[in-house]
Amino acid sequence: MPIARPAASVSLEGFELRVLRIPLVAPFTTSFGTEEVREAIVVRALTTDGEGWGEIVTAAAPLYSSEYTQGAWDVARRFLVPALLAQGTVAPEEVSGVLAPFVGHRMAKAGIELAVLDAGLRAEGRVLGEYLGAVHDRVPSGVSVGIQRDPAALVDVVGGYLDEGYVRIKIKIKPGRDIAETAALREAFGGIPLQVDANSAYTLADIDTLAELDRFDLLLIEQPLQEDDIVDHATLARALRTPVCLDESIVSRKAAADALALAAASVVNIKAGRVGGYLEAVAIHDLCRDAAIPVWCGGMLETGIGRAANAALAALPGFTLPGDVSASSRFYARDIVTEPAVLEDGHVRVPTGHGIGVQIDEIALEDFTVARETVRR
Ligand code: SMG
Ligand code: MG
Repeated sequence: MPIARPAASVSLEGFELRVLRIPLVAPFTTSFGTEEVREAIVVRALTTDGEGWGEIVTAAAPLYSSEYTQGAWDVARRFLVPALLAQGTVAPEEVSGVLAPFVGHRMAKAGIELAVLDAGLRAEGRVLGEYLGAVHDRVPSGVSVGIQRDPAALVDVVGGYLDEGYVRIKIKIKPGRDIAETAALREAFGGIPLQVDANSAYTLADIDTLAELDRFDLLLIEQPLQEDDIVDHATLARALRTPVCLDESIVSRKAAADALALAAASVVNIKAGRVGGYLEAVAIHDLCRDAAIPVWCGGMLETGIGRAANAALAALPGFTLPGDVSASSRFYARDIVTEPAVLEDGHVRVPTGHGIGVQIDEIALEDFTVARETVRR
């Protein structure tokens, strides 16, 4: 369902941008590299009716996608923020249109849109989940597990997450670190809900290896091929029994529609940052729901800001698979919100406070800030 009731317009006075560097509790290794510190940009919208918070989910290097922190910082301060400030008053639903002339930079746009949306909803005393169309008050929590030293180490780490109560395990894979890892988990934990994420590490030449995964009854394989390999993903999907899920490839509702039309995916990972905002994410949810394609909420190692908004998004009715909506402690010993998301019976609560529903821990925010700039009208 499209947004039922628009949010209040806000009168913008400025935006504060900060680069944060937050240490991870353990290194996180994917097919494209290892992160030990999360670098993110926090956006504070300053309006005549109060503040709003958003998060730009870029990483330090353009490895997951072409966006990266310094690029997002530059486009935000030089183009996106000035374009919005030039409007003066703007409704959250108008932000994407104002920013549309600037090509790409969806993560930067998403973080700014969220800050405006949070400000508008807080000013009206409304809750993000209700605004987006959430139908649950808590969401099942899956965990994304990085590549470990060897399969035995992976079994140890996954065992710990299962003990904590996570209801679905996703492991990162890459060529040579796939079949033995998956086999070890099936052997140790039987039929747990399990899926794999390749982050584009394979090509169609690997089709035989990928077909070997069929025997493990996985929920899905996520983004085996490159971002723009839509036709190749369709070819692969026809050859595999394991459902193919797209992440990196789904950058917009148009990309989602094209992928579905070509039968390149039978499941879709929705990340607000990757698609340019929570409103675009809802549109993709709606389109997939109409097409009877299950979706789930992806994660970008968000701080408590993005984590709260993701829980709200994941509570929409089409999110029928557990998402990468884990507790804050999965990644962080210290978060930048006063009540970080916790795991309760394998679920994370959808915040009920106004706006994104969490309060910023200004001391933690300050401690993790490595750069800041305020752009005013
Ligand atoms: O936030 O739980 C999370 C991370 C989930 O694996 C995750 N994200 O491709 O889905 C993905 C990755 C992207 C980030 S990798 C640094
Ligand atoms: Mg992924």
